[in-house]
Amino acid sequence: MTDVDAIVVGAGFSGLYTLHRLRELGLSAVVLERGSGVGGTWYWNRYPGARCDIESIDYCYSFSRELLEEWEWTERYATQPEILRYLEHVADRFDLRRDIRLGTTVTAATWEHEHWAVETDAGDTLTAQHLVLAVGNLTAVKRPDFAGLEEFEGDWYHTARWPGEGVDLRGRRVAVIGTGSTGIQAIPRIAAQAEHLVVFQRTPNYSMPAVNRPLDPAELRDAVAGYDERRRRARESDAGVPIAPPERAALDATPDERRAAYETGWRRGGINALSNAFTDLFTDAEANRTAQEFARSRIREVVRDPVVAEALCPSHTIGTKRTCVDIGYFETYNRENVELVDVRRSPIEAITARGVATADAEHPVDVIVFAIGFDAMTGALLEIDIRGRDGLALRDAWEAGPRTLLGVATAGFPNMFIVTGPGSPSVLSNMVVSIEQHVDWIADCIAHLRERGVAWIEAGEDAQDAWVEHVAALADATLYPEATSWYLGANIPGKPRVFMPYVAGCGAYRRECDEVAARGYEGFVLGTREAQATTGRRA
Ligand code: FAD
Ligand code: N01
Repeated sequence: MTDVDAIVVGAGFSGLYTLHRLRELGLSAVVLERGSGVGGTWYWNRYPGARCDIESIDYCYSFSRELLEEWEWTERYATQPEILRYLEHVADRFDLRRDIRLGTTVTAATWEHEHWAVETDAGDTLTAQHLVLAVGNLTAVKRPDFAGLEEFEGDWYHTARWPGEGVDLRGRRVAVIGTGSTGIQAIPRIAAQAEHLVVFQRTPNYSMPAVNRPLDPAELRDAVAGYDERRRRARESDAGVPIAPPERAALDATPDERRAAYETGWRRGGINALSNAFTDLFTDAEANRTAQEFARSRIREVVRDPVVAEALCPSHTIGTKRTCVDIGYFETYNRENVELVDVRRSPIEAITARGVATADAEHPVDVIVFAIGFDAMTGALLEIDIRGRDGLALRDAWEAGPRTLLGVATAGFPNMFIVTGPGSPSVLSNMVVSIEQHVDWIADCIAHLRERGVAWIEAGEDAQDAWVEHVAALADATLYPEATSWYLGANIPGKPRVFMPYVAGCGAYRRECDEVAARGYEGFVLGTREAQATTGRRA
């Protein structure tokens, strides 16, 4: 007899929906969450300018018609406080809080003969038949490891641990290190407040204009009225958004036609502004270069100082690192109080008592903002000491990189499910669409087991090997692995270089998952208490 049927780790979009679905199945479940509030990403990332890069109307749950109808998004791209309010509302509306333990970090989880024993930092141990890891892909922060940081006499912050009460930057000299999605959102807002801002850029990034605007209530009502069809298109799309896929190759178009297509995308704005223009942008380097050149030409048009403009021009394949979305990012470099330091030319050597020292100069500042990202996709999973069958440690099983079947399970760890794990398309998509699909698949799987009296399910080794190969082959047929991105673990020294996401899109992935379930969880091993393990087969 276990304490509960299921333990869920994490109370973001994934954990909240998992709890709701498990309760609908009649299971008892508890959610353990490190933060002192629900919301996950939107609880932790409170830096100035934080907002979603998928349109609010799509970056939300679809499981409840009433929820859709009662929640009114106010902007095309909602701010962090608004998304956090939404998730708090979800927790209240579905009465989730009574099963959520906040301020509780899971430190270890051990499979003990047909159940999981989960340890927390409070010294408690809880047992459950199922363990659902809803710990998020962008949760484990990359810690600043710059020499001399402890000598710094000013204040420093990681963007993903920004104080809830905010930071008053008026009259202060500020350094921002990092120009990924986070830095690109924060920099315009920090520049507007600080006396002086120095941006330390190692790799320039492509950024699409958000073209943000208030949402007209009538537009929102129309979108909600046609939501079933809107979401169906999103689910079947590659990126989890309801936009029509491109039909033509860039290299089949004339230069004028290409320019017109890119201009149209740019005016529409958003993360897919350029990447959705043509079919061959992710597979043909020459086609990709046409989109790159367009993006660089916009930077040169906006940034007045040509030396600064060149330093801001990226050269990697566009779209193969998460494309950024901004509100006035490049314009910020026309401000008198903003300076760009190219860290490639002049590396950061140390943090000093007074500021940031590069190979060329010391930049005196009062505040340092680290927008340096995350140990993505595997970081939060491997922070927990997870032990599966026969004491197998997840850290050992994944020493050469993560291995999963469908991104939801891993061999040697029975009844352990990962929401949006490595090997799934999640991080390349509108994550809420991916999260709902994963959670639904996991809940249906648990229902299947219980209906048949099956005690445990586990990814089969052979099927897992085949999935890992399949995911790698899909990626190798594209330009994705070329970029030194966090998709590949390239941002964390010593992390295995394995391309982790499934690149064939949400629609294709959903079909693969559904087929596995329809064939009685083909490739998984299912076991009952008395009988031997059986391989998943046609139901
Ligand atoms: P999270 O929201 O990360 O929640 C995981 C939770 O698990 C966290 O609260 C964490 O504290 C908890 N946790 C982890 N480990 C433990 C442990 N050991 N013990 C207890 N608790 C633990 N995606 C999009 O599709 N569109 C966007 O516009 C978008 N914007 C983003 C903006 C930012 C700034 C960031 C960082 C990410 C963004 N993402 C976006 C990705 C975003 O992470 C997902 O969309 C989504 O919020 C993930 O939800 P989740 O519940 O899976 O994970
Ligand atoms: O992190 P990142 P992020 N010295 O890893 C630099 C999502 N998100 O927090 O590229 C100097 O992308 C690093 O430089 P380089 C989204 O999925 C979405 O910005 O390694 N610089 C890079 O410039 C996103 O992809 C939104 O050379 C150092 C930056 O820090 C993901 O979260 C908003 C350095 C890190 O960029 C992560 O984004 C925010 C060092 N030692 C986040 N170490 C939306 O818009 C790192 N850098 C919705």
